[in-house]
Formats: sequence, structure tokens, C-alpha cells
Amino acid sequence: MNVINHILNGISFRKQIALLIDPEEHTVASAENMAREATEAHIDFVFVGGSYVSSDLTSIVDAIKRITSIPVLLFPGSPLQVVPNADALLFLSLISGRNPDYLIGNQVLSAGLIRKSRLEVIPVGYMLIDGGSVTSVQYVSNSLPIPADKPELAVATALAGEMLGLKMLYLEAGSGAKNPVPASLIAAVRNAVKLPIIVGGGLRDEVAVSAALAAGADIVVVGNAAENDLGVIARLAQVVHSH
Ligand code: 1GP
Repeated sequence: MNVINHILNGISFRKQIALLIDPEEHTVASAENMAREATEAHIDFVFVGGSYVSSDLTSIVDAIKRITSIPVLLFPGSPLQVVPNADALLFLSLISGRNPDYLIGNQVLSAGLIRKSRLEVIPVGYMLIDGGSVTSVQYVSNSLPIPADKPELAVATALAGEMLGLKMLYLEAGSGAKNPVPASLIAAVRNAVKLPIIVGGGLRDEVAVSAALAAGADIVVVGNAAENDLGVIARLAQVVHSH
């Protein structure tokens, strides 16, 4: 499977939704349940990863892949989250921050391992936007988010990411963020760059998901809301696909 082509084809046809499975929140059995729900709801992608993971990621990815043929993309918070059995790796560079470890250091540490794994690598400009509360990603990455009311800074960052040759942008408010990325900031970035835009963090309901899509998100990511209520997966998938 060529995942980047699958993504590009998918977003040219309709808006897409990714379900984030944080291995820290799951056993093999509960990950299988999530994968079953995702399949029934026609979720487009499963992302696996988190800011802090102490569980066995390989068995979680295996469990998901046993149940579903939805592409599984690693969304790693650290080089320790690179496992070979996923379909692709979001190779994130935290371009909103100024912590060299998350801009290039961890990428250097994991590059050899990734090459040996033969994972498909998708270079992504990861942009943390202030979501009104300190999230795990902000704490762990030790980086400042872009202020939510400074779309011009988000635009400049996105342009730089595009000029550096990154293939997608991920506008992230942080898992469980109080506020999702504002629609005005998404729209400003959408107007400035051609890259596919992923938006996640604090998207809990139909209204928030619709606002992100209307502003220009190509893919929305839902994590926490689905952990709390499995029924959310189907409801939000329907909203996304009928947008
Ligand atoms: C976090 O964007 C994802 O990286 C999802 O966030 O858990 O708040 O949905 P939530």
C-alpha cells in the first residue's frame, strides 16, 4: 500500500477522518474494540501514538491490523514509538517549536531504524497551537505553542514547512485540549499553502469537527472523545463524510 497516494486520492474525493489510538489508554482487547468500531464507521485512517507511551506498541498495532484493513499510521511522540508493523510513519518535525530535539534530533536518532523497518515515511510539519491549557505534547516537547490569536505566525510557519518540502501539515491543539484549533487560524493556513492539512486536538463533537472542515481541514483527528464514548466514532465519521 502506498499510503501517501491513498491520502492524496482520499482527500481529493472527500474529507477524511483519523481515529487516534493512544496505546497508553489501551489493552490489546480494547484496541481491537476500537478497530472494530472504526471499521464499521468507515474511518479512513488509524493513528497510533502518544506523548508518553510505556506499553508494547507492536502488539497494539498487531491487534488493530488483525481486525481492520484501515491504514495504520504511526504518530510517534518519541523514537521509542517506531515499530515496523504499521503501514506508514508520520515523520513529524515540530516546526512550531524551537526545541532542536523535536525539530531534528529525534529524527536523526530514529532514521536508521526507520530505514531498516521499510516503513513508508510521510514527512509532516507538526504545528502546536495554543489550545487554552497545557497539554502533554506541550509539556513533553518543552516547546511553546503558537498563540491561537496569531494566525500570521501560523501562516509563516506553514509556508516555511511547505518550502522545506514537507508533505503535510498537522495543526495540533494537543490531545484533550480545552479549545480546538480556531477556524480562523485553519482558514488562514489553508489560504496560504497547498499542502494537505490535518487538524486535531480537542475535537469532541459535530460542531467542532464541522468548523474545522469548513475552515479547510482535509483530515480531522479524533482521540479522547472516542475513548470516552465509542459511539462518537460513527457519528463524527458521518459528519466528516457528508461534508
Ligand atoms: C492529539 O490530535 C490528536 O494528538 C487528538 O486529540 O485526543 O483531543 O481528540 P484529542
